[in-house]
Amino acid sequence: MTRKLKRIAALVLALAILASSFALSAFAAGTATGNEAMNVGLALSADTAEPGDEITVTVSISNNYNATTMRWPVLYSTDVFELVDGSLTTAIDSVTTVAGSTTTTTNEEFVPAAYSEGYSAFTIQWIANSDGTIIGAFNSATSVACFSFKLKVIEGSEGKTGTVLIPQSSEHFYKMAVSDIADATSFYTAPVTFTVSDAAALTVESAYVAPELVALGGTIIDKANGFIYGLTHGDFAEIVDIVEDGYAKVEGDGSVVCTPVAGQNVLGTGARVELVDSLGVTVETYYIVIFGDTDGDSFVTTDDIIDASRWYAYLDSANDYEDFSNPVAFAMDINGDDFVDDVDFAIVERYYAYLIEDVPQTR
Ligand SMILES: [Ca+2]
Ligand SMILES: [Ca+2]
Repeated sequence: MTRKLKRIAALVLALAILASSFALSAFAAGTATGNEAMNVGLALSADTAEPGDEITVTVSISNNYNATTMRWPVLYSTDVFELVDGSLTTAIDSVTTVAGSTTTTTNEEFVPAAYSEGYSAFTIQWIANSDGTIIGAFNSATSVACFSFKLKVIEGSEGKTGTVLIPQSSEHFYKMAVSDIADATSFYTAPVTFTVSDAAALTVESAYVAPELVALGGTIIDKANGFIYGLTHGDFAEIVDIVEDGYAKVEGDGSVVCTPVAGQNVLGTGARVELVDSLGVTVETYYIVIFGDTDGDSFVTTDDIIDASRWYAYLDSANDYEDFSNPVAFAMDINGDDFVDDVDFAIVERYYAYLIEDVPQTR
């Protein structure tokens, strides 16, 4: 709304109030009980949210007199919230004595001076109507959720706390009443004691970012085959967690869970690495490959080639060394020619005999 339009809206509102006051002053014959009281409750639909989320603010009311006008500025932090235009809904008709007596007006220019920094106001106003016989006053000993509207959590507000409140006192509270709902001459200005609920707070959390496992140094994360290799093997360093030990990192909202093969304490061939998101869901699963290690202890020894050698000699074997989806077979094809054979066994034997410095851990 332009400034000029806002001023016109404010003027129209002022004239409406003036006209109402004038009409009432002509019949100001009601009598205050002296103990008029109104409780105004404020609730948010969530206490945490992410940027872009919309939350609902609900204003609940109870009172002990026949209220014919009510008005409160509802303040909200402008560094966290913005008003969702057109989101005000009202349920007050259902509890007034005359159906269809609701009028709501909104105005954002009612921020009390004490809150001028960092707050904007959404003003809710209700004025009773009459069916010609009965004034549709609001009078409810039990709290009624009369109004609700939506606030949107703005982008860039991560880590901030947004506040929504109704000031404990305001010159904008509006408190006309009627002594007798059937007597239009019994209006009076009620000396209402207002009690408003405490400010409601909402913490803005960062939006969920799907986790990704990112390789560090010489690590290779083979997403196509689900293997992680290029690591140091047990002769040089024992790995218990690929993130804590510096071989990979997690970007986004997640972490890794590393599980050695049964009977081992370190990550050798066949150890499982699960990428788990912040909701506890496993989003990716990998298996460690240490070339030359088949038993999963991460050391490369001649023990590792016994099983593969028996398979190669058509003797029994615990593994199918032609199935390269099996990390043990993949680890034993050390030269990467898609065969597990004596060429690969010879590499391990040469390493074990100190003829080569290491078994290559890349392909
Ligand atoms: Ca081994
Ligand atoms: Ca090979």
